[in-house]
Amino acid sequence: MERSFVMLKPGVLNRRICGEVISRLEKRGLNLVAVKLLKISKETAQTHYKEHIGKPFYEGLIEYTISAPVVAMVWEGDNAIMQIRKTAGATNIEDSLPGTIRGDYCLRTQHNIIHASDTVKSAEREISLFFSPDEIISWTDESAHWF
Ligand code: 3AN
Repeated sequence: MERSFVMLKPGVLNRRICGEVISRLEKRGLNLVAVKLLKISKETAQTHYKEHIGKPFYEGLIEYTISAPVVAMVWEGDNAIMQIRKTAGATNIEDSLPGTIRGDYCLRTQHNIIHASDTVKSAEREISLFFSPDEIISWTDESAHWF
């Protein structure tokens, strides 16, 4: 059982497609265990994307991340990190296939609509940046068996 940090980036709320994107993760059989709507501060965006400091797209990435509200979430499930990355699709939009979230909902790498943790270590770091432990509520039900 793993946890992953997922963020619907600026524009997803405005385009009114939060439900569609969340639905794809629910239908994979993953459990939504924490969710909040927030406008990210510049400091938090810089901490979240600190591994990209110095890259040509860094400044644009920070400006985009703070430009509109986002939906921050924690998802839980078997191999949740890898499964969500696959469902999200490739980072580079040229490589993101139809059927993936990025392949179906966006045209530019810069605005690739969803963030999903890439390792257990980054998931732990990202979850703790946005959520306190008491905001995360694990749950189970009988349907888990059928996924
Ligand atoms: P991912 O979000 O798939 O883990 P990262 O961590 O390499 O990908 O990149 C973080 C974010 O930075 C991406 N989601 C995207 O918005 C932006 N980004 C990454 N590479 C580029 C690029 N070559 N040009 C513009 N933006 C980029």
